[in-house]
Amino acid sequence: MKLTRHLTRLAAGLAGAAVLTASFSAQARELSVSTVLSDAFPWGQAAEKWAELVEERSGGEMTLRVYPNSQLVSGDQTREFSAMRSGLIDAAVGSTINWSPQVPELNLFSLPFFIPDEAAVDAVTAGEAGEMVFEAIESRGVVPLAWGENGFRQVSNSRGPISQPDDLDGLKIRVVGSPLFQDTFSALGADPTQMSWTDAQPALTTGAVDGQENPLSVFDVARIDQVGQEHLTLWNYMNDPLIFAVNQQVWQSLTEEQQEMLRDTAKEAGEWEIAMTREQESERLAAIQERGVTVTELSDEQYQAFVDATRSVYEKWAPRIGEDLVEAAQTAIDAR
Ligand code: X2X
Repeated sequence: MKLTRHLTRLAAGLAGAAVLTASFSAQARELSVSTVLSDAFPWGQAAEKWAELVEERSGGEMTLRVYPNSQLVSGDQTREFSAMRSGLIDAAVGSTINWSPQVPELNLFSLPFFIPDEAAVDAVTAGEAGEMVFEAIESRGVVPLAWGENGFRQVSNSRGPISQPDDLDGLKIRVVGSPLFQDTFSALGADPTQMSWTDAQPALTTGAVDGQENPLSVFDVARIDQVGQEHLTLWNYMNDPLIFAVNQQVWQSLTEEQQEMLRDTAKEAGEWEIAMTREQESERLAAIQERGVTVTELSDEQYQAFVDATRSVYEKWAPRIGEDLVEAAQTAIDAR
């Protein structure tokens, strides 16, 4: 009798230890995922979707913990890639713009008026050019898994409608921390100022800058019109894809099954988020217009004037990005 009780207790103790070990290893498998925007935006929702799918598929073996608002890099989104490479961050769903200071090939997507529509984005990311971009990321110590989308970036300002390059003359425009943007807006005669997203909203509110550029989803969710941005021009001058990626050492520490699961779930979350972002564009535009924003669309001629005015940026940056990559992307766009 006594022995049985002993054994029962021992068994209970062992079971407890097993539970502890399991939760220990579950903790050991928690990966941090950095994003710039929270889950109020499609971008943050993409990361949360990834986390949800991983939770489901890994049977609790792995947890992704999302840290939004660039908090793991103290608000400096241009340091996200370096932080992920060095292992300070395990993973990220990040923008090609923010990683381009460390991966010059990513400037491909920021070439002004180079990728004109959604079909062109897909032709680039799904083809040889997309593979070349992923190889460029991998060669810098980070494993890319899947694409997402922040969207086509549109320009807004507080002064007046923009329908030709002259309308940008002298406007102070907040741009992201990538030198290519400085060149694009300088070529258009504007006065670009680099700052993080964290600093952008106060700068718009105080009128320290006259304008900014971001996708419709960001404009809508962040209520950019409420900080005086009453004029919005739809010019699709560049698309900002997102990339799901993991630090290389973290990746190598995973089993093959875990790697496959992480890649599959990232792809699924990315496809889901791209479809959602695109589907929501027209309702977002309607909501923005309803709030009183003047929306300007360009005629073919007006569009061409912007293309011509920024040609020098293309000439300067194509060699830095890599002529082969630009050519592969151009071929994919032409064949779309
Ligand atoms: O900073 C921006 O404008 C944002 C949020 O779109 C990016 O992170 C590229």
